[in-house]
Amino acid sequence: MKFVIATHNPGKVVEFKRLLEPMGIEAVMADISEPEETGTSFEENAYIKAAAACRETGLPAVADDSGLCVDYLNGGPGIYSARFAQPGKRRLTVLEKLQGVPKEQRGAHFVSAVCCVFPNGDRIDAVGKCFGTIAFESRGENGFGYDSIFEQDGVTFGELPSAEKDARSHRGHAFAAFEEKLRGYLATHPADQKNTGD
Ligand code: ITT
Repeated sequence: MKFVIATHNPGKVVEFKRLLEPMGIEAVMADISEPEETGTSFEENAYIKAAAACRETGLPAVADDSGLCVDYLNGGPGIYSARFAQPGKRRLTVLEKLQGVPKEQRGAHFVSAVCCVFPNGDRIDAVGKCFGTIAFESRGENGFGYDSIFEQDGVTFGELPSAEKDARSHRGHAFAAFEEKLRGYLATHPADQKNTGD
């Protein structure tokens, strides 16, 4: 099975491949456009990205819309996580907004809404979340995005080896739920298993 990875975020590409390939999926990249994320939820935006990539490539396409929801910021930046500050300034902006806020008020969670769209219009949706706190400073070089400021049990995601992040992360949980739904879908649509994109 060949699926196109509908993301332009290099950090996500690495994780998509890591999570999809053990499912027996050949996760390929393609020269796809970047549709405007006009949805009002993670789920809507994931569908917009997957549907566009499927339309453009003729292959099943998997997208994820994800973000960091900070309790102290009333759930923000949420679906605006990639857009609420200049590239390179996003982690710092979150840390600045939480300056002086004590640990017990620094609760946060990540959300990943995964959407897979098939050429026949069928879709599979799955959501994953993980809960933690915003660290007082950035720590760790692993992962991407907000990983180095998101802490669980005293360790940031930026300090975790990739397998450990996948076991705990919103995306790991979303892809686990996706895998289960995909198995059910393929059991009732065996023709789709033969899809090699040729
Ligand atoms: P695509 O839409 O092309 O997939 P994007 O980066 O614009 O790429 P989103 O719109 O879903 O993706 O925005 C997600 C934001 O949340 C982005 O700033 C990410 O860096 C951040 N984010 C998502 N998952 C994350 C993770 O596992 N660790 C750290 N930050 C994450």
